[in-house]
Amino acid sequence: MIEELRAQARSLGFDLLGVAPPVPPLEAVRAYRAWLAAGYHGEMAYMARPDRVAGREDPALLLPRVRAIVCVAVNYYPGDAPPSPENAGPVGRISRYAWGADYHDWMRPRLEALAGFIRERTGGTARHRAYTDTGPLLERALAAQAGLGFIGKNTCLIHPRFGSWLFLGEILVDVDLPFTGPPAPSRCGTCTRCLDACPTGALVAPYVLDARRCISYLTVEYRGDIPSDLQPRLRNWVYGCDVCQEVCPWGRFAHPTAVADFLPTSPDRTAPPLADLLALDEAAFQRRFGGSPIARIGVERLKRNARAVLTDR
Ligand code: B12
Repeated sequence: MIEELRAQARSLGFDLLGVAPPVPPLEAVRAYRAWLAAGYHGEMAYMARPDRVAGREDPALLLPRVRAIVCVAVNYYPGDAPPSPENAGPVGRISRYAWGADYHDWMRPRLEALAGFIRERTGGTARHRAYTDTGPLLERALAAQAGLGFIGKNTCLIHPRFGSWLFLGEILVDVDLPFTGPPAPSRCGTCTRCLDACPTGALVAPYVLDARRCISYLTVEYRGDIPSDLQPRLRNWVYGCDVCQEVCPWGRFAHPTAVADFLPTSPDRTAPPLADLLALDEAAFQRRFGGSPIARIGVERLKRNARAVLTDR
C-alpha cells in the first residue's frame, strides 16, 4: 500500500511521502507550548488562538476519527540566483521559496488528487482534510514522525538528500494506513552554523526560533515598522530569508527542483533592484509579483522592506 501511495505521490510531483500517527509527539507539543509561552510568535496571533492551539495538539478536532496523517514533501530548491546586471545598483534579496509560483497553489490540487487516490484504494468512503502551511498542524513534527527527515537546529525539517528546501503538505484521513518512520533523531551533531550565521540572532537556542527577530517574520508577517536595531542587519533581504538554510551542511546535497513552477521567471524575481521596488505602484506590483507568495504582503510592505534595507547605507 505504501509503495503504491509513494508511486502516486511521485507521479503528482511530490518527492517524499510517509504516514504519521494522528497525534503529534509529546516533545513537539511541549516545544510549541514553550514557544508560545515565551512570546516567540510575536504578532502572529493565529499561532496562539485557542482553537488553533487545540487543533495542533489534537488533529481529531480537524477531522473526527482521524486515523492517519499522510505527509508529503516537494523539493523546491531552485539553485543560486543568476548574477544581477552590473548597472542594477543595490538589489534586494528574495528567499528561494518565493522565486516562483505560490506553492500553496501548486500543493492544493495535488493534495486533493492524492486524497482521491487514497479514497479509491481504501473502499471509497474515506473522509479527508488536506493542509499546507496555513492549517493548525505542527507540520514539521508530523513530517519527522512519518520519517520524512529530522528536525534541525534551525528548526527546519531536513532530509539527508534534499536538505531543508522542502515544502510540506498533509492529508488527514479517517481510514487506517500503515505508519512509516521511524522518526529520525537530529543529525546536527555539534554543528551550530545556523545559530552562528543568523544575522539577527533569532535562533536563540538550538531548535528554538524567536520569530520576532527572524528576518522572514519581519519582512513577511510583521505589519509595523521594522525595529530600528534590526534594520541594519537585514542584509538586503526584502522578502523572507534563507541564511539558516544556506549555511546548513546538509544543504550541500540539494539538487534543483523538477518543478518548473518553483523556478524564477526572471532575475527580477530573485534580486530586484531596490530602486525598482521603491518605484512600484499597485498595478506594477501585481504585474510583477502576482501569483507568487510575495503578492500576499502587498506593495506597501514590500516598499517598507526596501526602505529598511536602504536605511543603513
Ligand atoms: C509560523 C511559521 C513561520 C514563522 C516561525 C517559524 C518557526 N521556526 O517557528 C516564520 C515567519 C519566522 C517562518 C519562517 C520560515 N518558514 Co515557516 N511556517 C510557519 C508555520 C505556519 C508554523 C510553524 C510553527 O508551528 N512554529 C512553532 C514552532 C514551535 O514549531 P516548528 O517550527 O514546527 O518547530 C517544531 C520542531 O522544531 C520541534 N522541536 C522543537 N524543539 C525541538 C527540540 C528537539 C530536540 C527536537 C528533536 C525537535 C524540536 O517541535 C516544534 C513544534 O512541533 C509552518 C506551517 C505549519 N502549519 O507548521 C510554516 C513552515 C514551518 N515554514 C516553512 C518555511 C519554508 C519557512 C522559511 C524557510 C521561509 C523563508 N525562507 O523565509 C522560514 C524558515 C525560518 C525558520 N528557521 O524556521 C515550511 C518549512 C519546511 C521545512 N523544510 O521545515 C513550513 C512547514 C510551511 C510548509 N508547509 O512548507 N515560518
